[in-house]
Amino acid sequence: MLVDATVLVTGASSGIGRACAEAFARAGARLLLCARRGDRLTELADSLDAEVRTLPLDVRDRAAVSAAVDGLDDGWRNVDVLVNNAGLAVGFGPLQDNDPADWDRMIDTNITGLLNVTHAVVPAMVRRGRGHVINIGSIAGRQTYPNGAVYCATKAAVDRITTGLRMDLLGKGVRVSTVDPGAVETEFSVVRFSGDHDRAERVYEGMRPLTADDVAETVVWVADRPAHVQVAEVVLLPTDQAAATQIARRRS
Ligand code: NDP
Ligand code: 8X3
Repeated sequence: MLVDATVLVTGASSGIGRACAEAFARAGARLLLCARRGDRLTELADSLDAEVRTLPLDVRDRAAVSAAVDGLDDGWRNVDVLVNNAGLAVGFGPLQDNDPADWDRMIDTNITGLLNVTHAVVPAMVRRGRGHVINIGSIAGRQTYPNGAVYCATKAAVDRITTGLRMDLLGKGVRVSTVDPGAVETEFSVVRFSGDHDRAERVYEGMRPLTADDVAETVVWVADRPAHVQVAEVVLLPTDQAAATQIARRRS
């Protein structure tokens, strides 16, 4: 079903998004790859055995998103699967001590950016009577943890947007899913801790996190169900994790 499908992945320059691009390419899809770091997208495109177009842009920039989608040539305009993956956490600390600029980055990327891309892509799905939006949420959207209130709130918003969009698209042949992972070792924690690799590594110390490939395989599975089957939500945790704040760690 995914052979020759057109799949748009946001946040394809790293981590889960990059792994999704690779997994959809293996499944025979054609790919639209979006992120800010165009050099990484070009390098990824060159490594894939698939037809690829790159969309180097910031999902927060609504005008850039709609110009990029509107500017696609006819063969690429009809997106079959949209993977809304671009996102980030910035900072980790009590809300009253947060830098409000960090809230802006998270809210504008994780919520508004996801809305910008969805709004640009979904109308053509509705016109064709088919398509699939797969949002990457998080265990953090289901359970708040200390020092992460705003990131958790953005992922809770993704959960509500997923549910609301599914309602708004009812009867139009367009599926809406969310894949909500627990701890996945990517550049996520390096970004959250502003490039502090040692601190980022400690997040996964003594436990076995998910890999980006684990999540990507699930995303491809969700996309590859028959058209009448809508996987509404998947929560994907490492075996070493039972809840957002409950992780089994082994001492070395
Ligand atoms: P990475 O940091 O490895 O990847 C994040 C991706 O998002 C990058 O490709 C980055 O590209 C892109 N991105 C960030 N901001 C923007 C922007 N403004 N415009 C376009 N692209 C952007 O982290 P992950 O792969 O882990 O994160 C992917 C998603 O998974 C996020 O939504 C995250 O919240 C979610 N998630 C992650 C978990 C984890 O433990 N790692 C667990 C649960 C969910 P660039 O910088 O080039 O723009
Ligand atoms: C990323 C996973 O629990 O570190 O969404 O916030 S968590």
